[in-house]
Amino acid sequence: MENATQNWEQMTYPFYNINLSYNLHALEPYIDAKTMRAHYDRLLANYIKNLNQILENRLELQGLTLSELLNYAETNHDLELRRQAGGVYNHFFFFTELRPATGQIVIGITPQATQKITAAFGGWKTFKEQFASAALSIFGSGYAWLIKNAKGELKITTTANQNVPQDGTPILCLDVWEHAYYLQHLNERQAYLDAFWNVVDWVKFSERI
Ligand code: MN3
Repeated sequence: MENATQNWEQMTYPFYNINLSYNLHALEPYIDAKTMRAHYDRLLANYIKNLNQILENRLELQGLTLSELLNYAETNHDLELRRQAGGVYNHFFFFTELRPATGQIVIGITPQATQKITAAFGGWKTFKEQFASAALSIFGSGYAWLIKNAKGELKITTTANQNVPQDGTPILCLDVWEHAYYLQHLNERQAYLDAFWNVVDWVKFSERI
């Protein structure tokens, strides 16, 4: 189970849904089980099914990982492949960066991570504010990201639809499609955002940054 969670970046066709290291109700009250069932069990499963259908008869693409498929789709302007591979990549990233809340004491943030956030954004508070403002600025469906660019600088960015960032390595992502929060928070994206910080896996975050 743990291997599947950690190795999705190496996965190639046929794609399958990853096992999460937590149960679908384990993120409550921040993300409820109903939302997780719709999002992880059904919506993500559908992206995986669609991606496998695209790849079924395209032998030359079957050995490629999600990142490689996305590069291929970008270079070859293959919009449908980009949509479906992006939908799988973004959701695998999102669901595996989460963990059950640890309460008032936030665990897993290393001093190095704090140092990098402080150097780039002035501190955790301003980082979270800027990330939230990026997430709130997305019109329609998309994702907010913290990425590390080629120069090693941390940047907050957004992508539309199921696009992935083209200008750096993802550190953190927030799915702000309405399906990610509508069942629980209706149209209150801010409430979802406030809840999100409670279920980030800061150990993984600190490893990535
Ligand atoms: Mn989603």
